[in-house]
Amino acid sequence: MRTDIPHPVRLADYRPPDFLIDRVALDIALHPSRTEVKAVLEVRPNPIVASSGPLVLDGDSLTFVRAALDGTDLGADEFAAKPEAFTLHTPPSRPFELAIETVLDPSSNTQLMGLYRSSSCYCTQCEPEGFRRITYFLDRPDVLAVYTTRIVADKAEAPVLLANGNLIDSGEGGGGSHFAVWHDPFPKPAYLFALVGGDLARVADRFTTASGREVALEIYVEHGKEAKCGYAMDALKRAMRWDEEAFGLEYDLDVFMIVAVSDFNMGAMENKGLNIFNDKYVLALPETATDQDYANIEAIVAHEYFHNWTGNRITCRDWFQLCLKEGLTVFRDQEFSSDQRSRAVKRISDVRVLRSQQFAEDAGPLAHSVRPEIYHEINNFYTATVYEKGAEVIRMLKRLLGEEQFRRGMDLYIFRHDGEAATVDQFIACFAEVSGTDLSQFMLWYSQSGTPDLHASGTWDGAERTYRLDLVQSLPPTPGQPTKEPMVIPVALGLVGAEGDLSPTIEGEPFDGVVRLTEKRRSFLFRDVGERPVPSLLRGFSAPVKLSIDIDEDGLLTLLRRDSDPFNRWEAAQTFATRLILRRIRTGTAEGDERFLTAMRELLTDERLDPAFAALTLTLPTEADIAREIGFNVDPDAVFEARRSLRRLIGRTFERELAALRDRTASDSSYSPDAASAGRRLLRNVALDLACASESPAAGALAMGQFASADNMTDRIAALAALCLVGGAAREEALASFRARYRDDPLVLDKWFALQAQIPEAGTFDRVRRLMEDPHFSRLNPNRVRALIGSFASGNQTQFNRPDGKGYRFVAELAAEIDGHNPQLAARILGAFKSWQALEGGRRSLAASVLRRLKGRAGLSRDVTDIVRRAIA
Ligand code: B3K
Ligand code: ZN
Repeated sequence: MRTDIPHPVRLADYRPPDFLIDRVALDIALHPSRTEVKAVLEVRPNPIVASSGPLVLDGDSLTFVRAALDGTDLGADEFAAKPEAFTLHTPPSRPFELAIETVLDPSSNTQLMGLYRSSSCYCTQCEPEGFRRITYFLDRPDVLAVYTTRIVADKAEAPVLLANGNLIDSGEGGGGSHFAVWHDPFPKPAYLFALVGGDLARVADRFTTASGREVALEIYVEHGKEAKCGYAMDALKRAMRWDEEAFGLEYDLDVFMIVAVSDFNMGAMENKGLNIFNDKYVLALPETATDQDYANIEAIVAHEYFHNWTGNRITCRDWFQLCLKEGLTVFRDQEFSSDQRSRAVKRISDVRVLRSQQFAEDAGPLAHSVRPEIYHEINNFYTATVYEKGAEVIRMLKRLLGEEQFRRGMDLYIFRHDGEAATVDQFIACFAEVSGTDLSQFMLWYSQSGTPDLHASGTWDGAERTYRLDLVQSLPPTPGQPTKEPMVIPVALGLVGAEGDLSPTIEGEPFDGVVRLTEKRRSFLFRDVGERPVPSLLRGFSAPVKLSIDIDEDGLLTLLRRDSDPFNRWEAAQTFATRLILRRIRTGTAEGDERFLTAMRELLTDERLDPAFAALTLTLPTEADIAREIGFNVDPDAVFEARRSLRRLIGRTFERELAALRDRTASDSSYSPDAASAGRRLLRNVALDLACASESPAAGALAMGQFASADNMTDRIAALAALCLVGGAAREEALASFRARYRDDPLVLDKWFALQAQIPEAGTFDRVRRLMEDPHFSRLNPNRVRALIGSFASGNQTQFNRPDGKGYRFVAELAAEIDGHNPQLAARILGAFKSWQALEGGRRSLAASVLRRLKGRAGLSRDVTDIVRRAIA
């Protein structure tokens, strides 16, 4: 366990490696507690670096056995081998071969980093610094090598042996053993290495690439789960085709493999040719997976596949460039899902995630830029900022350059940097070059943290038929960045009149829909505006900023009814609801509700609306959304109560409409996960939720009825969620029956844990502690911990933030305990403290004292220490 506070790593200190490793031959004999690793490295001094120093290879908790240089065993004075480093004191100044043997114990690896066991399967996770837990290496992404991996194992224990690349040999060994040799011809950094050994079932399919290459597709799962792989396989094939069509990118090996394991620290990992997945993002059947699960599987399978080019063929020079692969690949998977489903609905869903996670991060003590410049623990930078805001930055780039230039820039980037470890600067340079645009100001999106505020105001001059739009941007200080420069903000907009979009001109030309704000403030003058317009700003959420504009309720209704941009129609409803809830909190009055109810009535009864869109528009902003709007001195109980009372009003006012809506969206065909069917289910379940919000006994019975009769998980879990809010005996009965029904399916029980952890009642604290004693709960399994503890800490505003501080103490204690076996998981859970400074004084001081006490504990990992120190800095 690393308990020290190491020196920070800084982007400014980047130096190319002194040595390169061109080829790696691994010979790994799998054993539950004593796995032997023989590595033969072809090393040479890096010709671009003048260095005559020692060769220092990274290690982490390794047990050294022996080492040889060019075939001769090294003498004790020629090297030093410690668990965390191997040093060759005087390496040759010519290419040489270094052979090192180590042993490790996969069974005791509870960090799930390096080589570990999940159920009875051997698997690996190397990004970002796990390979050094397998063998000594230059474990940095700019050292690219060609790997040949020989795996030996007991045939009965591990009949399936997989590694990166193509299988080039296999056969029987002595004493019941067997072996497989894999060769990956594409040079890659160590973080993309993977190995799997186990008794797994294989689901096979094929794909023919656009240029006619035959690729074997294989998904490996525990025996008995084969039937649950169909959707992931289908998503994989669609993703492969899409990348050919959208970006001209084809797959490059003979085989593409996915392995599903049940112990995994995150969603999935893009290892070359051998993706390893959290089984939550592979396994699905209508009986066990929700529509959201299906959508997640589609997105994550695609995301990992897309990494084959954006991440693997072109990787990152150093970890500061993480967004180069992650932001870009999230952007690519978002585009894929948009093309497969409804673009508008996907955009709304993505922005909801962006705001709830990234905006919150940007507003608190853990704020950092998309390309950070300093870190103490890189694992803590796999964040919403790097991923989601990183994707927004790419989306803005595309908007600023246009479709064609964007594609040309991508093509140049792939052509120029294929096989290399690149930087964000090199990536952006490709776009600047093809478009002839100066993108130096755009780079501020990578270097400045925080969410810009965009203030807009407009003036219509009826006599002149002009509309002047004044935009002002400002970026608040964030940790380490007291002052900021103005950014380039693409503001997509339209002017909406009583009958819909107007057609203004600007500078004598028809307006093309986007203005660019590059200075702190600027006015734009639109002409030919014959009626007083309502401005529809940031259409499609064209920039990750916080917009403030004074539009009255009539204006919001105009946007909701008439805007041609679906995102802003949704946004108008959200803004309206947020205002009412804020008003209820501040003044206790329900003023303005009548108009809002008119809008709700229209949404409930308009049969022409896309059901998924209607569902999202009928969904009130979350408690966290409202807290973010308040910004400071937040009382989570007040937020909850105000939101609940508005929901209750909607439920009571529209009892009939909600019933009619449920009838209209009822399905008489069997379950299909396609977007249209999912949209109808979503709308129907939103109607159920609102009906239950009325708190009428009839609604509870409705939920109970749906719970009992549902023929798919989406409807069943929606009913159970509604019952969780209804409470009482019905809730406990339904929870018990759900547990009994799914007692053998841990992924489904995770939903059961998560729902209970989110019940907004004081009793939840004891309930969560009770559930930790459930035989199906395990502190060792990240999915279980995230379902129960993560949902409580990050998904239950009122109970995590209990006014007595018990929620904070509980989560901090547990994180400290989990830190003992899985620091990454512990650090993730502590992310729940990212907004503590925004709370009202009582909670704020309780959270601060809990964090201070945690900081003072001895023996914390680097991961947790880093989060806690930044959280209270
Ligand atoms: N690249 C991995 C994330 C690895 C996280 C390590 N803490 C999955 C992904 O983004 O595709
Ligand atoms: Zn990724």
